[in-house]
Amino acid sequence: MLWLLEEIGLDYELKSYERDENFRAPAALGAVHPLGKAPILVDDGLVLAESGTILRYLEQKYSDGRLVPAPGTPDRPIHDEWLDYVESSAGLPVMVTLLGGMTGGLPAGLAGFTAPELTKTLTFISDRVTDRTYLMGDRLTLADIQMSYLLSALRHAGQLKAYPVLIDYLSRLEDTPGLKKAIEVGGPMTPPAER
Ligand SMILES: N[C@@H](CCC(=O)N[C@@H](CS)C(=O)NCC(=O)O)C(=O)O
Repeated sequence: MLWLLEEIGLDYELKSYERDENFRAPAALGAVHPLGKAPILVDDGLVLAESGTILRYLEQKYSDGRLVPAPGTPDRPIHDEWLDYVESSAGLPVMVTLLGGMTGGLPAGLAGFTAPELTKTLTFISDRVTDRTYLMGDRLTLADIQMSYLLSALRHAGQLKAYPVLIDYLSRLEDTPGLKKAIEVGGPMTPPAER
């Protein structure tokens, strides 16, 4: 969200909430939105707590259309599929894998289900950016912004070692002025990489 705010050049106030020792959000965040998870956007009395919805909302309200393919073009639903894919189909095996790493390992049955799903997911994304600068080609879109956190968390957990294309793609994202500024303002997406 911070990256998009920087990309659009909007004025905003950033409120940070410290995580507890288990990396959970504090109860105070639950007072802002019942889900109590980051990111949360508060704008004109509206409170949103799902990152894809926040990106779409900010883009539609404040941007000039350059961060999404034009409505009505075939690229638009393909873009939207990528945008939704990140926190839904891709998010499941990624989060289960990351949680396994944070909690002493997954039970064998769950690990057996998750490992091939993760491979399928990372191969799918890697194939997409093998011959593209960004997910939709030469232009950065909301889908790339949404993808950045997932890949950063995976790289930090050492899960991208077999995917040099994804490491390069993430580096391209990190080289954009918008993400650089967002990291300057909000800190790194994840602690320094364990590549
Ligand atoms: N699907 C949600 C996921 C939100 C989410 O899980 N946020 C994490 C950020 S790492 C969080 O706040 N975790 C702390 C907690 O759940 O207590 C989105 O995309 O916004």
